[in-house]
Amino acid sequence: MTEIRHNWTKEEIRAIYERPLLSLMLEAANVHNENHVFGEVQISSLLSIKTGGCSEDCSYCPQAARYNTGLTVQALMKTGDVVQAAQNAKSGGASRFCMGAAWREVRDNRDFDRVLEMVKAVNALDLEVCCTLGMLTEYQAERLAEAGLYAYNHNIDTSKEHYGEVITTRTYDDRLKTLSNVREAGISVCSGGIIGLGENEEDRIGMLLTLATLPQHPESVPINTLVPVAGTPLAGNSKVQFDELVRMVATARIVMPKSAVRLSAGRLDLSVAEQGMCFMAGANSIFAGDKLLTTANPEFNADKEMFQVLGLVPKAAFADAKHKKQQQLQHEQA
Ligand code: SAM
Ligand code: DTB
Ligand code: SF4
Repeated sequence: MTEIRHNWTKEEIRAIYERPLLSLMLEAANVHNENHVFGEVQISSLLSIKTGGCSEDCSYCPQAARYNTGLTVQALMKTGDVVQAAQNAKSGGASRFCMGAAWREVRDNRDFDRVLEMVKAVNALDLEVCCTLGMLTEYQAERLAEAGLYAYNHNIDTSKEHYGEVITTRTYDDRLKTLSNVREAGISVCSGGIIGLGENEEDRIGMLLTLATLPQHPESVPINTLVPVAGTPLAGNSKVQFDELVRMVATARIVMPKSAVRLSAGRLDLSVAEQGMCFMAGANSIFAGDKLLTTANPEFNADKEMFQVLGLVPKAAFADAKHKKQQQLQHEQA
């Protein structure tokens, strides 16, 4: 049985991260095999329910109002249209549906009431419903939980040390507070970050350290590669090499054995072979659909073919929750 640890040190994580790539992959594959069904991949679908015009200065983001990225700003979508998109995602094989809004934080207004309505409606489709709406108070997290929200995505993005180089309009501690509000409300936590923001190896290790030493590991850890968007300050950043991504995925798998590691933004730049190395190294979740929030993602058919070539199978919705419930019942009966 793999031990789940929350007391990792930076030195330990660095020693894992710096291992020769194939030996790192082998260890990650073993940890993956012990804790997950090998080859099973969770498919999430993303929808931008409110696009652009965001007040924050996240230097990677095409949706920040202060950068001229040519994006058309769109107000909050209508519930009916969102439900239709969720239905389409389900027919396409998705088990999780994630709604994203270009907000700094949630405000207690009619827009939030509408999001709660969307959460209820998507939940009724038997999809794991997820939101990423910016910062949340305890009360807002509770309201989302009551509406049936399954998971909340809120990324720490990078290390505590590098964070200020990327975003100045809210702090690392603000992000961690939202994560604890989400956790307290009993919602599944999805939190990870981005590589390619100009960080060094130490920052990547630092980001994994923050996640792996949270009181409870996030159930899902997205590893995004920067999608450079013209007009954003990071548009000219150099490209992340695939081996750096594999290293990041494998280390996340080893230090957070039970979490889903999501191969997130940046897949369009990866070959099937490179993505295959990531699945081998412990990635077991993707965003599918030809659009992420505002940028392109592999086409439906390309992913279908990849699943066939690599022998991957989609994971059913609520598999983890059902497993947890079963274990609880067995425990109560014993
Ligand atoms: N506004 C909310 C927030 O910031 O939490 C939710 C939406 S925001 C777009 C969700 C996440 O997308 C960010 O935290 C970031 O990690 C990721 N992201 C945004 N732009 C990206 C890009 N160009 N490349 C890779 N990931 C990106
Ligand atoms: C996450 O970690 N990656 C997704 C999701 N969570 C919300 C978003 C990626 C966004 C990439 C840039 C865009 O499409 O706007
Ligand atoms: Fe706004 Fe989120 Fe983009 Fe930052 S990442 S600018 S908070 S939409």
